[in-house]
Amino acid sequence: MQNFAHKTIVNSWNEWDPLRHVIVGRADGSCVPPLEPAVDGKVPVDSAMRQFAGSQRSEESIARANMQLDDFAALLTRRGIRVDRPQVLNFSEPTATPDWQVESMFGCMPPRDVLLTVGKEILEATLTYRCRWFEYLCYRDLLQAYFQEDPGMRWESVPKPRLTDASYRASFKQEASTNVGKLKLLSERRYVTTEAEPIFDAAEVLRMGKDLFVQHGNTANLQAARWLARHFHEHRVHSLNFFGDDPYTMHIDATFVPLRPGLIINNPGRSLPPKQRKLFEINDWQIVPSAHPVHDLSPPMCYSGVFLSMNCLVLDPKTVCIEASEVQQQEQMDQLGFEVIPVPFRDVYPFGGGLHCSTADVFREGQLEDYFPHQLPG
Ligand code: ABU
Repeated sequence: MQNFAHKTIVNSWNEWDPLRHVIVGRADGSCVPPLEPAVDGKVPVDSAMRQFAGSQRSEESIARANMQLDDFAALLTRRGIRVDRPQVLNFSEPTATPDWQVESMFGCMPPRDVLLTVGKEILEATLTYRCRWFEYLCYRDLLQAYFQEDPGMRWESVPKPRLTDASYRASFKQEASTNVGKLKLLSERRYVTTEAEPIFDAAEVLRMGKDLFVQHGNTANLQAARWLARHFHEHRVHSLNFFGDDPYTMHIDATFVPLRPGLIINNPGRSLPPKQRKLFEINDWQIVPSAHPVHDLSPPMCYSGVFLSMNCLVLDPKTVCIEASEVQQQEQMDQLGFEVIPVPFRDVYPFGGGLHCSTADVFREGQLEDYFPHQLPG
């Protein structure tokens, strides 16, 4: 469904301005992540995923996920949004750098983890799993084309990380072997990733105009926030932590989701602490606990939490895509004044996420704005 009919413009400053051009992932050839240190931050010790680590996902599950991804892409196209799709590689081959080797790659779902669009720039993130080290290659043809078509586009890449054992906490697996242990580690801000080098998944960054918010957690370290602050030196980069009863926290886009200027929904199992709320409060932002998911469990072979229910794609400040079975989340959005577009998507969840994860912005109307004119000292 590649459509280069319209001339490309790269421009997206936040998560809510009217969306006009987006990348939607594909499930083809996706593999269950091999057993490597980073997965201990997310994949439970008793998860069935561990038995299939490094194997390609079943053809049947890939076909079902692709059907929902294609339908979602078609829905966006019908609404006048240009949709591009990544290039599928042979993800089943072992992959290596001089520092390590793993049994397989991962896939090209979800693009949101790989590409961070800030204004006219698309930045390739490092990612934190070894099996995802080469995933940027799936987007290179698209980025090359955007670069050629839009003379104002900035195409950047964070220094490729080494991802040696020094990048992961050696004691994490053992300390995190129970939920109590995991919650203790989270409360002490001790994550599976160390501070050896800047590493992050792009889905850990929220774009809110002049302010960028980066979760400090299992898939983004403080070095990454520092790197981003120096790189986007005209922005203000804030590091956030989230605490609660969810032992398997991961990305900020299933944690803290801005819907329009002044309004955020927050996963109640991963709350923003009072001290970090202050910036939002003094700028009159409302932080509302997100609705409870309909499902008690994630689908089989899925490592994301049930709060993928809140992982929505905002099409404009009045319209939002929500997973079709998540009627409670839909109702909350309706009460918050949104037109809700239900999108069947649970078959995609095992491939790495929901409606926001499965996309990466290329163009949203709008420009750089300051939504946080009042800043805290320091
Ligand atoms: N982007 C996927 C997030 C999944 C999770 O945080 O549970």
